[in-house]
Amino acid sequence: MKLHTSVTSPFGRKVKVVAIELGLFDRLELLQEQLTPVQANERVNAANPLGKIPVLVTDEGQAIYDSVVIAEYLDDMAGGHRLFPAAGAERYAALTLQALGDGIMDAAIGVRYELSLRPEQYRWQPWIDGLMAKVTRALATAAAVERQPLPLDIGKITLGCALAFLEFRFPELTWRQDHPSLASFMDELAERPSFAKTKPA
Ligand SMILES: N[C@@H](CCC(=O)N[C@@H](CS)C(=O)NCC(=O)O)C(=O)O
Repeated sequence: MKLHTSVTSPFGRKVKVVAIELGLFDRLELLQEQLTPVQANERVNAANPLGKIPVLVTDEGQAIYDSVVIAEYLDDMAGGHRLFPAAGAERYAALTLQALGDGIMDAAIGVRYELSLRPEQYRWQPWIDGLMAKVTRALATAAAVERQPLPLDIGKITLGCALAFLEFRFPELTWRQDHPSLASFMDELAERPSFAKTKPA
């Protein structure tokens, strides 16, 4: 299987962590991509018309996106319900935590695009503030519940990738001091080989 991804994409990292945790990483051929909303990548566009990574292309040539769907596809390949609880409150808590982590990454990437891609004269501070407020609220919600990395699930993996992305791209944020329990959660996750091996450079 081919995985279109990049070293710094937090969504790509989520999929790589999932593959490692499920013992499927060796089955992936990683295709490193460069792209932004204003820098088209035709190889990615051919696999995903939305022009986003990660995209998984199966050995049969089927393109699977986005990271939410790829993660569940890999989980199914590994026998099912390894990282996705099967049913009930536990399943929807894990899926909702995944959505929360994805939302943090979406908002943070939005800010990054705004600051690095949009010409300065077109930048709009209330837009940036609104996105960062989403991150702040989501972190408070994530911190409201005491979290242990184990047993691992898709929600915890996604939250870990989101926290690590904030640390990587927004080192000035004070979430570690504001939410020490999230900091220890992330530090414990970071020791797992799946996280250590996929650290953004
Ligand atoms: N919902 C998607 C989000 C993926 C995403 O935003 N990827 C970024 C890189 S981290 C991207 O491809 N950006 C290019 C663009 O938005 O055009 C997922 O879960 O995979």
